[in-house]
Amino acid sequence: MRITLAYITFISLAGVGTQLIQAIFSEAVRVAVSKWRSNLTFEQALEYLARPGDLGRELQPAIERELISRGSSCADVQAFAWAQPCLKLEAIFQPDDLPDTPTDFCPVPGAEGTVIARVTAIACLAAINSATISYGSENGGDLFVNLVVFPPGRGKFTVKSADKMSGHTDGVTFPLRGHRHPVNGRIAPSPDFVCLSALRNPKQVPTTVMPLDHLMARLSQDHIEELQKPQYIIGSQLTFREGMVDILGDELDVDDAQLLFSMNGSWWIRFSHSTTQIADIGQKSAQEAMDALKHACADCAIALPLQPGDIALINNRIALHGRSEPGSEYGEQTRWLLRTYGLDVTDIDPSQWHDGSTFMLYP
Ligand SMILES: O=C(O)CCC(=O)C(=O)O
Ligand SMILES: [Fe+2]
Repeated sequence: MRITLAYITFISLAGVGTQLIQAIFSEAVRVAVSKWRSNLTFEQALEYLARPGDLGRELQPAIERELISRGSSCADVQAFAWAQPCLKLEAIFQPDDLPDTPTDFCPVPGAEGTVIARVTAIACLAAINSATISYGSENGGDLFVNLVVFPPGRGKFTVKSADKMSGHTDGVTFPLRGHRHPVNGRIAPSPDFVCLSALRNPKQVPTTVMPLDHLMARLSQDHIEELQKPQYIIGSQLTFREGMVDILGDELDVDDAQLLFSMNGSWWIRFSHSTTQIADIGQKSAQEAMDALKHACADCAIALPLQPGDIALINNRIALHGRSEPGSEYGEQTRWLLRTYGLDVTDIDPSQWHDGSTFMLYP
């Protein structure tokens, strides 16, 4: 039976269509990646991760075939992914042969489970027409990083790694896709998708997702107008600070930031609880609108406890995300996610890539 988009849209009101297309997408990607993997040695598979663009282009037609044989297509899944705050792709890969959980962002250990997790993430993003990308200013530009608890002794990083995270978009100080930085045109846009691959999560610590349409429903017309005014200051997120000083000479802050954007009939957001303030402390209406947004986040957070082998594709335009508190235990068999980013790079200017890289964006 062909599952048309109209059908999915109709029954997704009940959640059934949503689950069905996620299950079909998961199975199509799992089968395509397993077939691809079975023709390669471990070393060959690992080597592909240095060329995510090539890998995506190789896997996309295979995923398309698997989707078509299940009555769907990459175009269907792409349209679906852009309408959803988050896709939860359950048991999309098998996290075999993992070492103990690392205790830093980098490097991702080269084991079968991490290779297949990374290839699967690249495959999912390629299927929805997103390139898998990094920023040179975050964690040395590594395409995948470990999201894990850090041991004592790493200051703010240790504290943050064990703590809950309130709603935010990733790469919050970068322009939205389609916009350019007013002074430095090399600065690339923030990601369209945040891709989390779960390797371990023994305490079922949830990632949280706050769909923008749920947030909007809790905001007044006045709040919505205030959030569209360039009256906020956004500071750099912790993981980018050092790299930005190295590359740009200073942290990238946005002094006249708008948080909410009307984009061709839909809304996009950028926000971070921990790094956003009002520009003028006298501006009560700006503060009230931001407070209302924060309250809405607290009301709208959907818990998404990822299991080993699950991938979450969080839409970084139409959702905020965060997580509950992982706690201070680290290493051994503790929580371990891998993170990468997806972006439609069709309109990225050549200068917005780091010289010589096919996946690392500036800064
Ligand atoms: O740990 C998680 O589930 C999400 C972490 C996150 O959003 C981040 O590191 O930016
Ligand atoms: Fe995040």
